[in-house]
Amino acid sequence: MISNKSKALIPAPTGAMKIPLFSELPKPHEPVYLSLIIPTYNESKNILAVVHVLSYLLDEALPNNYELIVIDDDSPDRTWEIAQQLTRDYPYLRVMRRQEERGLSTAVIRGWQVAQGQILGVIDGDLQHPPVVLLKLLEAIAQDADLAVASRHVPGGGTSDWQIHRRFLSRGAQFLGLLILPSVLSRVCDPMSGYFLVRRDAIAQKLMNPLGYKILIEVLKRGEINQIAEVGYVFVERQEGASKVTWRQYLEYLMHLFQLRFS
Ligand SMILES: Nc1nc2c(ncn2[C@@H]2O[C@H](COP(=O)(O)OP(=O)(O)OP(=O)(O)O)[C@@H](O)[C@H]2O)c(=O)[nH]1
Ligand SMILES: [Mg+2]
Repeated sequence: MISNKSKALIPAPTGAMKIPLFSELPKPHEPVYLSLIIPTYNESKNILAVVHVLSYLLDEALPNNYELIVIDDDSPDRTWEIAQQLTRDYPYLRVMRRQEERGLSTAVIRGWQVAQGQILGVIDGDLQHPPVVLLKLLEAIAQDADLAVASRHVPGGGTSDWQIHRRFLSRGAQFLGLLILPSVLSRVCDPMSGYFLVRRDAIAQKLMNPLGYKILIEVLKRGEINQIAEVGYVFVERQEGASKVTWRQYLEYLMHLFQLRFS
């Protein structure tokens, strides 16, 4: 059903970062199979394409049974406003504009807190995560994985044109993580991935407290994850907009590792 009115923005949750069980969702809610979070910051040039491609794929794979939730941190380029306007044409799209909190990982948790899906997921809003890989992640979940991770470090995976220093930093960060938090980081080949699906009941009611970018390590440490599947994907170059990665993200990653190590 296509309406000519945009949906209201979703109010941002506050307080403890706990994801409710499916049965605890406020009534009336419309249960769906998949809730996919798209965290955004200044992605005005990408948001239409991301929403369009994902809707196209999911209308086919999970008709009427999914939602896309954009969590935007009050982007100066007004990504949240563009996304809100898109809700007229994309009925399964919902949008949150956060004005108090900041940060990629907390955006994902806040999105999962308002999500109505049994399966929760995350994908970048800049098209660097090929949307079609989502179908393979869904397949892995259907085959009983608790967590399905899109991975650059399994067959079929890779990075397109990363410069040597970026490869070095990414692998170095992974190596450091293995030293500080081996029981978590060794569970997957690509713990740095920001593209994955997880069963709600594996992470519901756990108190989350992520820092920085690497939400997957928070899920692996705090969740009850038994079966894990990894699906290869190639991390493609950004076509539009700019990266938000700075040295701050590396520092936050280090702090996050220690926080999890001593929690
Ligand atoms: N809500 C929210 N989203 C963010 C924040 N920082 C980054 N994002 C989004 O998270 C996704 C990943 O961020 P990027 O800056 O592209 O990071 P990356 O893909 O790891 O690195 P690049 O290859 O350099 O682009 C994008 O959709 C960003 O718009 C943030 O603080 N809040
Ligand atoms: Mg990116």
